[in-house]
Amino acid sequence: MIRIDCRGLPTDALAQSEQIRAATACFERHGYAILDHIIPEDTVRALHDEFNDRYRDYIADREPEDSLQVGNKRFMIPLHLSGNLGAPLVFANPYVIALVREVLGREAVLEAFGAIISLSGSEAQHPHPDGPPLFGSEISTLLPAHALTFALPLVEMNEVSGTTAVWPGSHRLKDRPEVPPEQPVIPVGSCLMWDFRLIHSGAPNLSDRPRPMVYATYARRWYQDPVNFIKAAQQRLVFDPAFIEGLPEEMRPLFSHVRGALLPGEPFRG
Ligand SMILES: O=C(O)CCC(=O)C(=O)O
Repeated sequence: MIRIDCRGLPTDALAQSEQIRAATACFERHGYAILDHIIPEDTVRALHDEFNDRYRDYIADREPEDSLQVGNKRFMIPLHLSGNLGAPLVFANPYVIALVREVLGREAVLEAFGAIISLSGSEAQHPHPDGPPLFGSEISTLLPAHALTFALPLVEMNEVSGTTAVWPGSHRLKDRPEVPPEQPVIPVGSCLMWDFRLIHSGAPNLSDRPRPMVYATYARRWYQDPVNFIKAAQQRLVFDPAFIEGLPEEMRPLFSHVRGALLPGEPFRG
């Protein structure tokens, strides 16, 4: 299993770095990439505390109106783009964005942002891709990626807390291969990213505490996740009115699909 260590990697000229090139090659070939040390461990532990505090009402075996049950004792919930959990270090992490832009192009957008909570005792999730084939056709397996999922676990994902099992190369296949999946351990501070077409499955949580992961969907500007937002109260991105104008200019393209994201007359510069 290929892992890319981002510790100490300067954030300028990342696209040209050996690490992001290796991550891109791995992502395109196997349909996923693991980036280690994208955020300091202590910072992620503090994010976990913030999550437990701000989202405590969501940590229960029930589906709130604005959330979606995605498996047994497993829920997808919205996260507000504020505080440290909703800060650029998380939704626009430089290492992640470098890979996103290599895979999806410079105009890639942040399509959705939230968390997936797998409660203690959750069962294995059904293996699935994150969206249906483009054009409902096998041609989808031949095309470049159109969207990807970023997963930042707030506790280590392992054989006890349950990881996200992946079937490498399945983004290029019509059906799930009859082989066991890879079950990567993702330590605190590391992330797993997968192609929307890749077959994957949340593993059971055998620990005695919830296993929350922050997720983000990045996509080509024309794509919208057609399956995970089926309830009227669900929102893909949740932010205050002043959020977009407060963004540093280089992050604006991530929101160019949101009405009003570019200031009047401001050219799009991906
Ligand atoms: O819980 C996980 O590890 C993965 C969840 C997931 O892939 C999904 O809900 O689409």
